[in-house]
Amino acid sequence: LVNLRVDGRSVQVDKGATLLDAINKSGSHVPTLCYHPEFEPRAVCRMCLVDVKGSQKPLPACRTIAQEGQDITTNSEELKSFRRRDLQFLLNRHPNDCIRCEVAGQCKLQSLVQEEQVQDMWPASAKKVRGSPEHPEHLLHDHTSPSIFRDMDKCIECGLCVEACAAQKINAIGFAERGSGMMPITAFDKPLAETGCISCGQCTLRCPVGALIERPDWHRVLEVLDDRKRKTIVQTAPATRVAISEEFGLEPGTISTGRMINALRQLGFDYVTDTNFSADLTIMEEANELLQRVQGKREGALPLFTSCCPGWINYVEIHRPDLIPHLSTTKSPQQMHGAMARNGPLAKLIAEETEEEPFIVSIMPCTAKKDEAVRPGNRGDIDAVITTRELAKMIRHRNIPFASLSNDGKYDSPMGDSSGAAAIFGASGGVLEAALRTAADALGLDGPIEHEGIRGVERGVKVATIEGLGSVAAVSSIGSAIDLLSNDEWKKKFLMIEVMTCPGGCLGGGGEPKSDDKDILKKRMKGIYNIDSSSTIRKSHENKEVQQLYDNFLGSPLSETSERLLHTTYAA
Ligand code: HC1
Ligand code: SF4
Repeated sequence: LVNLRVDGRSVQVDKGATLLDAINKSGSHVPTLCYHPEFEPRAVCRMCLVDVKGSQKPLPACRTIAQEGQDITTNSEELKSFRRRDLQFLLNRHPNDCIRCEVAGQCKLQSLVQEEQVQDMWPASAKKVRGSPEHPEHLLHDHTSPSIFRDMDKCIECGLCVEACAAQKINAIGFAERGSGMMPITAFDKPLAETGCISCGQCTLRCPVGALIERPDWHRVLEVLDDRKRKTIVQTAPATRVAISEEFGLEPGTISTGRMINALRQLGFDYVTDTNFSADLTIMEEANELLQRVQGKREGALPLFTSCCPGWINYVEIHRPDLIPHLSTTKSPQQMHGAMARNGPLAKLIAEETEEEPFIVSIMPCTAKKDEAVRPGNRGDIDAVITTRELAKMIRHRNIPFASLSNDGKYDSPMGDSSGAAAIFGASGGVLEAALRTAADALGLDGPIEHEGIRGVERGVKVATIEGLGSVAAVSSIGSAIDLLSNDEWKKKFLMIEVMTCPGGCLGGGGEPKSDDKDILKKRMKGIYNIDSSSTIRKSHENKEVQQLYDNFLGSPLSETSERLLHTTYAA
């Protein structure tokens, strides 16, 4: 252990800890802008400069290793004036439209300006001056991606987006030396839609300001709700019901399913239904598809890749089209839900009341789901995709006291029932575990219900071997998939591979609440697995509503109707 003093208080930290760790532990506080615990600190924003007795100049707390006997001051008048000056410098190049900004109230720059009491206003039309003589509008304000908006006027050049994209091994954004310094640019300075970007949104999760955000769709949804002309259906993804709690000050990992349903009803949705229902449906189709591929009764290669993660689908189509034959043709739960809401029993119910098509909204932890909704094969089923963060904005906008709502809301029927297997779709390894539960029953194998070996939020590849079935792998993060697929070993080793683009799976999705807590994914995961372990039904094929849907409408998995509505194709 290392002993030091912070603002006159003694504190002990582990060897190798930084001054920032020591400061946080001591109860003192220094602001940070360019720091995130997931990445190596670059110390470019200078917000965390502190005085260390005996040092000639202030040192960045985020990347200075704590030494025995150090005496740290975090808040001298001189340090405060440094911070104010640097903040003013950032503001002078930042548009002053904070009131209208999508991240107003959640912007780190904005809260630092308040915290450090920066008094001076800044020019109304401050514009980023790019190094090149031309800085075309489409590069400064890039709205080409169906999922991600990029506003370089707001960029403070902290580099966290570059780190986030590099951690994904996509590198659609990198650093360029421009004029006064380094700034993040897209590959070859192209619009985002023309780069290798897979819409995962990990950059939006890390951006401390409003330079990278999900395409905002919540205003449009509120308009339709207020209009009240069309019936509205909303579906909620597995990972949203836990993470939404964080937006309203509840303990991370708190299960807020009932609160979220009640909030959606207060927002005015006519039908509150569950993506978890269609997650169970996905398992029915995918498990049968796997079986048919194994028996040689269906086109397509083995191992079978899951297809519910749209960032992964984007990756395959853009970067590795050679893998397309391995992708399951089963639509994602979001899109199955859309197809059933448009064509299934719920659609029939609504058609009895009105001729007008319902407006269908998904609440997703994912930015790439916006992209998935407008894929050619899916176009029209889902009208708007809202991230967990956007849902929180809608709830705040309407002054709904989320944290104090009762947690007893129930989903509507049909399309509201689900199993514990569907709940764990939200965590890396969950889709595979759900499939294994159903496959084991179908093959009469006496396997365990829980598969600890493929659980966990760390980036990497988790493997399980099921006697009588073979080996399967769950890949947490696209970077780990890129590594796994870099040689052909995977072809020999596995029967089925789940890939989730974001670390930890959907619970770590690019549309989830922003957090600096390094254990946040583990806390969300705990909540998700608690939903499963407390469910009465834990296997997808035991979902009664799914069984009824097959009996009354679809016939059977892979029937002609199922193929038409629940399966899709891919193109390079
Ligand atoms: Fe996911 Fe899925 S689990 S992809 O992570 O298969 O987004 O939560 O909705 O579609 O069910 C996301 C989550 C989600 C789909 C399901
Ligand atoms: Fe990179 Fe994902 Fe951001 Fe695209 S959305 S730029 S792939 S981090």
